[in-house]
Amino acid sequence: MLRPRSTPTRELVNLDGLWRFSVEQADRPWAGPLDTTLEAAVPASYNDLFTDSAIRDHVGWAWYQRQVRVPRGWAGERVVLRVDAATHRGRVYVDDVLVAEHAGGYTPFEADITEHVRAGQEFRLTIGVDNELTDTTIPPGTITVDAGGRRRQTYLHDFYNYAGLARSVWLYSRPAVHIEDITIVTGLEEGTGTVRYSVRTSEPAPVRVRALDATGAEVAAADGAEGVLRIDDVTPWRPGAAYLYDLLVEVLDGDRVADSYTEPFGVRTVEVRGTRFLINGEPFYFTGFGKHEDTPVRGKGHDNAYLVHDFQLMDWIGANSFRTSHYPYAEEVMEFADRHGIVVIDETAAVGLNLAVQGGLTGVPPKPTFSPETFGEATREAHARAIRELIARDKNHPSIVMWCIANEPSSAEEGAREYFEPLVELTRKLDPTRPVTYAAVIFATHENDRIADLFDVLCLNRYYGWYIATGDLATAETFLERDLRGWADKHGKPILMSEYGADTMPGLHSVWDTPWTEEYQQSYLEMNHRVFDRIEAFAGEHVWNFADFQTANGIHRVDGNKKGVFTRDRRPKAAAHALRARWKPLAGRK
Ligand code: BDP
Repeated sequence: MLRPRSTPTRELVNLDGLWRFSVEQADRPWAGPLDTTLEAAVPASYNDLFTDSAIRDHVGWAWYQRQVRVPRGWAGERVVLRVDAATHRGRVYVDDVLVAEHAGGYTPFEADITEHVRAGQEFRLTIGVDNELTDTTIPPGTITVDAGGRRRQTYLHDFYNYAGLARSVWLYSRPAVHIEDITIVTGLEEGTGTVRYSVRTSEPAPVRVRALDATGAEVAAADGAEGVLRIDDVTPWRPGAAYLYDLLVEVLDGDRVADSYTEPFGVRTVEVRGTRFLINGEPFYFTGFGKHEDTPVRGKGHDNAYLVHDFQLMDWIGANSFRTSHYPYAEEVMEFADRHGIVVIDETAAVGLNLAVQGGLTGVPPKPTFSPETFGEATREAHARAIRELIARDKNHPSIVMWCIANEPSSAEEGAREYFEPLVELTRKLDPTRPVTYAAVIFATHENDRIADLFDVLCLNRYYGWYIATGDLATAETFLERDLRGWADKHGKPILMSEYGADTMPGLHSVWDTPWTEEYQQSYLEMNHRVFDRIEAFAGEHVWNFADFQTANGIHRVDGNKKGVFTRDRRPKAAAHALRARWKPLAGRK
C-alpha cells in the first residue's frame, strides 16, 4: 500500500489535531453527531490523555469525530481517506455511512469516499476504534468480567494495551487512473545497481519510470509496468551511510501524465551465508535495541520530536540497528531509518502466542497454546493477514533487512511447527529477498524448539542473571554460554541476541551485585558481552530495552518495565555509558 504523498497529480490534507472523543456509546454501531465535551489529540493513544480511569481502562469501542472540508479544487478527483493505524480495529463513517473497516492495530487502511463527499463541502468523519484482544486477534488477549460486572482486558504481552488513533489520518486526492502499488527489489553487480521494479495500476495504462539520484539527475529510465533498471557507478545504501534514489513513476494517458508518484529506494543486498549476516556482501554485526513506541501522555502516539531524539541517542550510544518490537512502527520511523542508514528488523504484532508464560518459570502451559480452542486456524489467519499487511506496507524500505514474524511464541510445544510452517512459507513467497526470523523465548532450547530450522537467523531472548540466576552473574554466565553454544552447534546459523536486559531503578546504587541497581544492569550487560565475544556465530546484540516503558499492572513492574538503558523521558542510566564504550568502537572491529 502506497504511503499518501503530495505529487504533481495528488494532493494531501493532514487531519491531525483535536477530535471530539467519547467511549460512552460503547458498542453501538455509530450514527449521528457525538454527544461529548471531550477532545482527544490525534495522533495519540487516548488512555493517558484523561484523568478518568474508566477511559484509561475502557474495553471496547471508542469514538473520534471531526468535520472535514474537501478542498474545492478536488472536483473530478477520487477522494481517499487513509488511517495510518487504528488500534486494534477501526471503523470509518462518512456522515452516517460505514466506508471502511479494518482489523490489526499497526497497519494502515484506506477507503475511496468519492461517492459520499463533494468538493468544497464539509462532511462528518467518525472513526470508531476497538481495543479488544481475543484468541483470534494479533496480538491475542482475553476479556473477563470482574465481580463488579466490569469488563477487563488481559493479555500475554508485557506492554500496556494502548489504543486509539496513535498515527496520522489523511485525506488525499488521486486521479481515477492511478498507480496502486510499486515494488522495488535491488541488486548489486560490481559497480552497477540493478533495480527490478513492478507497478500496479488501477486499470491497464502505459507506465514510464525514471530513477533519479540524490541531486535529482536521471540515472536510468524505462517504459512498462515491469522491468529492470541499471544504475552504473551506483552509490549503495549502507548501514551508517544511507544513500537514496527516487523512482519517479508516471501513468500516461496519451501524452498527458495521468498519475505521478515518487518512491524513494536504496540499492543494497541482504544475505545470510553460514553464520554471517551480510549487507552488500559485507558482514554486519547488529548493535542496538528492542524498542517500543512509548512515551509519557501520548502512549503509542507517533511524535516526531521523540523520533529525532531517539535516533540521536541511538547514534550517541553507537547503535546501528533496532527491532520494531513488538509490532510495526509508524511509517515515519521506517522512512527516517532509510534516510539515516539505520538497520531495522521489522516485526509483526504476533506477541504472546504463548500460554507457557502463564506457567511461570516452570514453562508448563496450563492448556496447549496451539489448538482449536486456543490459538488455532482463525488466529493463524489473522497472523497471516498481519504478515501480508506488514510486507505490503514496508517492502520497499532499504533499512529493513529482516522480517520477524513473532515474538516468543511457544515454539517448544506440540503444534508449533504446524502453526508456523505455512506462515514462514507465506513470508518467503511475499518477499523472497529478506531473511526471516522469530524471537525465541528462554523456554525454547536448542533441544526442544520445534521451528528454528525453518528460519534464517536465530534470534534469542535470554535473561540469565535476571529471571534465572537472579543476582548471581557467575552462574548466569555458565548457563548463558551453555545455552548459546547448544544453538550454535546445532544450527550453524547466525545468532542474534534479540533481548537481554535487567530492570533498573535510576538512582539506586550498590557495591554488590544487587538487582535493580544501576551497577547491576551494567555488570549484567558486561557478563552477556563476555559470552557473546566467545561465540563465533554471533551476529549481533539488541539490549532489552532502549527506554523504560509502560505495562499492565503487576508485582514485578514498577510503573512499567524498567529495563530501559534510558529512562522513559530518555535520560541515560549508567549502563548507557558502558554500552557506548563497547559499541562505538565495535563498528570498526567486528
Ligand atoms: C520478554 C518479552 C518482552 C518483555 C521482556 C521482559 O519479549 O516483551 O518486556 O521479556 O520481561 O519475554 O522485560
